[in-house]
Amino acid sequence: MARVIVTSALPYAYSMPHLGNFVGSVLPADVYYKYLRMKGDDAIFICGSDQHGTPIELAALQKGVAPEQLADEMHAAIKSLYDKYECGFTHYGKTHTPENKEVVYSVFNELYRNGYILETEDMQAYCNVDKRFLPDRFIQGTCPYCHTKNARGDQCDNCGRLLEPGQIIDPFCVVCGKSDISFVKSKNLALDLTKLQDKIKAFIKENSKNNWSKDAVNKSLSMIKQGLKPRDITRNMKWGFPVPLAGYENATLYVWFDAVLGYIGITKEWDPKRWRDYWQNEHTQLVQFMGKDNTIFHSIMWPAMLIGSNLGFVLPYTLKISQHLTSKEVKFSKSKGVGLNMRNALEIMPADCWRFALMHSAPENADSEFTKEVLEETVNTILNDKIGNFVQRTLKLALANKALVEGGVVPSSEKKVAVELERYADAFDSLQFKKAVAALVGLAEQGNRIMSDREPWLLAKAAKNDAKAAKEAKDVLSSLIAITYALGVMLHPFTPEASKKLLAHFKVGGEPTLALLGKTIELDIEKEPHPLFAKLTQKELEKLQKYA
Ligand code: B3M
Ligand code: ZN
Repeated sequence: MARVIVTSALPYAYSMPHLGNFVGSVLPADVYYKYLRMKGDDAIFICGSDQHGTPIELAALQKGVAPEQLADEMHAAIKSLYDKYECGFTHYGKTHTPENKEVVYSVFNELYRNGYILETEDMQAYCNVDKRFLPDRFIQGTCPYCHTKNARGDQCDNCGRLLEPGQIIDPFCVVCGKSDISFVKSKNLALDLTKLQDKIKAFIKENSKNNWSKDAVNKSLSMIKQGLKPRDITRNMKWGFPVPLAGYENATLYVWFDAVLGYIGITKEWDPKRWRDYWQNEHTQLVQFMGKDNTIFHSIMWPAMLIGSNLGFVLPYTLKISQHLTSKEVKFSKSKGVGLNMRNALEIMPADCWRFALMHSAPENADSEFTKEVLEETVNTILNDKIGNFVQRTLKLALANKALVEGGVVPSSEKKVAVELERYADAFDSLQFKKAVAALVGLAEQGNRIMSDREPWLLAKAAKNDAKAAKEAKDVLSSLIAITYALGVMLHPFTPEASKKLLAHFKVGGEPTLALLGKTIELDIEKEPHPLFAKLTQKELEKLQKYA
């Protein structure tokens, strides 16, 4: 039994996550965690809201509320949305907590004591009206590249280029709208990655053997090859944890610094005693999920902080990176608050169907394109016809032929189940979730084949006055029932709701486990089955148009 911490990148407590965010991190992490639980591992699943950062400070300022209030409101809304999608976090916490602050300060202090934090000085934008510094998006103006107006200090939304506030032409302050801006000297603190790069490189070489996404390894090693430079860990802004060092009263710790440590802080918030058993235990496997844009922070910054502070926290065992889910047909836009997000997606179909459809087309190793056609095929053909109908027909047959289904079955002694189960487990153990979906669909296809080749309803009819047919009917029905039960278990990580509904037809209680597949299980033949899924209608599919 392994001890595992599964984490998903912490969503910003800033806007409703869209489906691309969901499939990029929280969903695969949840799917994997559910699998580990079925396997019997001692696993915890940690996630939560990333509450600091300039977008939240600015949005709060514009709404006239305190950033903490806005971040907490968003946190509650996002958390309840993940609940609707059946995400089984051990704890969905947040970064702006006393627990996280303690973790952050202890790591900061050790890094400082060990000589990994140095002072940097540069020119920063300052608003003479508001008497405050203007980090990234607090300043706007004309983009020096494409000359669009209202480019942000950190990035131009039109041409996509990353910018520095000093490059903006005709800059103005977003708070007061005036252009009374000076560039003044300001001190910040940086993590000296140069001193840590050999250790980071050794760590990546060693741990990337554990199923890291190739992309993460290549990107990180090539960055190290170019030579790591010190990276700022403070910002001239108000919202965030104050810098625990005199002389930096104008700054707070950079959002990424306390966000990655948030994984630890959130675990401490979950259980003030047990968090150390997971984080300060050399046998723990830390398996982290994230979108590709977050790679470097997790493969370089975060291990650097952990290694440099030397507090005995585990380093990432696996980094699983998602590519992008793209779409020409619908808009997944997060920053503008428009488009298909996790909330309005539920108006189209239930959470289970989204979970399955997203994992089926997940951008696991390459970007993947979301289309109406693929969605329709996945939900209507695979989920409904292949899986849902098969289960429904089997349960109905059993109900109509009670005498033929007496006694239990041992699912894994059915060869087809054993083979697909092995494929499924191997896929999960190497974090290849689309292969796990394929094994599950493969098993349903074999069930359908038995159904059409052996025509069990005819056998059942013949069984009434033919002993040989009765024996055959019993055998075929047990195979179908074994497959049905196995599907119920294998569906659990992907469609937890349907899995629960299906498994309720068996006389086994509690959470599904892989071990139960090797035990005798019995059908509750009195129970009337109801379809597990519903097909997407044209009307529902048309609703997607709203988000074009
Ligand atoms: N909040 C970025 C993002 O949501 C950031 C991840 C933090 S993980 C510690 O894409
Ligand atoms: Zn101003």
